[in-house]
Amino acid sequence: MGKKIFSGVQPTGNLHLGNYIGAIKNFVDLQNQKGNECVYCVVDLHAITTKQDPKILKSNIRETTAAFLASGIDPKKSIIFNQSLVPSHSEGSWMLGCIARMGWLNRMTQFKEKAGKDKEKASVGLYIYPVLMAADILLYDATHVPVGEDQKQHLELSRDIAQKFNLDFNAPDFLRAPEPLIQKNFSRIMSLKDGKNKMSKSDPSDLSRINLTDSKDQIVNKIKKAKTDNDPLSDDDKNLSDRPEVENLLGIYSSLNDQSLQNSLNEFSGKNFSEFKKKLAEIVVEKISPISIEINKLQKDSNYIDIVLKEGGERANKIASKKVSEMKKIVGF
Ligand code: AQP
Repeated sequence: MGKKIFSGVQPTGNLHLGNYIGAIKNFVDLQNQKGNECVYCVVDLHAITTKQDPKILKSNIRETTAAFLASGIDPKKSIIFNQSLVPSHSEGSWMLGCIARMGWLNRMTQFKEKAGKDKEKASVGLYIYPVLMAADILLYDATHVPVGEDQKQHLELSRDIAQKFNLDFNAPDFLRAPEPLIQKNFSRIMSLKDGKNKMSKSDPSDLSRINLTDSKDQIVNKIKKAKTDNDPLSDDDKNLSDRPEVENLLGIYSSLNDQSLQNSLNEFSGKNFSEFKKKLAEIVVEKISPISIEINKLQKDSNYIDIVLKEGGERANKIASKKVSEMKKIVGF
């Protein structure tokens, strides 16, 4: 039987290779597997949990949608929409927020990381972000959610919320506990400048990430400047445990070539970094440049993007509003 897939990406700009390898590439593969029903959402309600400039947000919504389309998500096969078009996400989130416990949310590491030292100044939205994410998923009865490793804890919370809702209201199986789909290998792409931090949109250094909109020259230059070390490459993967930058670059190479890390190690054993980086730049350019060209092309046709989102929003609304109506009845409204 096919899977019901839901996943989202925040329109917070600077979409990067980590988002592509950890999420979007997987979205396309799942869409193309027979029998799957996929819903891919530009999660703009999530984006405003941190401050956004309204004009830039609008253009980021279009850019993220363009990145979906350019990567191969097909609006005829999958539902593509932006979250704020479907009010049921907010309504469902409120009801689920009354089910989730403070203690559960207090354990969420992403809030701790994003709020930083000054938790008191973080928005309430950032704190309840995982509840909205639970609503996103549960409204579509998603069976599987493709996410990067960093979202695993939020997925577990969605499962807990679903189970507690069903139990509290004696509605067995009403909300379906979703399974995370996390790639076994290379699920966390790290910064090109520091292998201990994940590649991220908000890193102030543009050299830390490869953006999906980077030109060929920018890609080649960033890979040239990526941090490595002085030791040569060897075919023994145990040597990588304290070489996070090298492991990350080999992971990117392996993932884009659909091959194991060991195969990549065998390929470059005894060779120097300039040779490896040349090959790495070639494969990144081969996979990312067509996407980048297509994103730029699509962005010139914002009308088309808006139509895709509107039509996707209408389809999503049918599914989500039905589920929210059922939820309201169960709650007693
Ligand atoms: N470095 C990464 N490696 C693998 N997967 C990643 N994802 C994000 N960064 C990496 C996955 O991309 C999907 C969409 O992520 P998001 O829109 O929720 O953004 P994010 O996780 O907040 O992305 P950033 O870059 O980390 O943004 P900032 O800098 O704002 O924190 C998710 O499935 C995520 O796992």
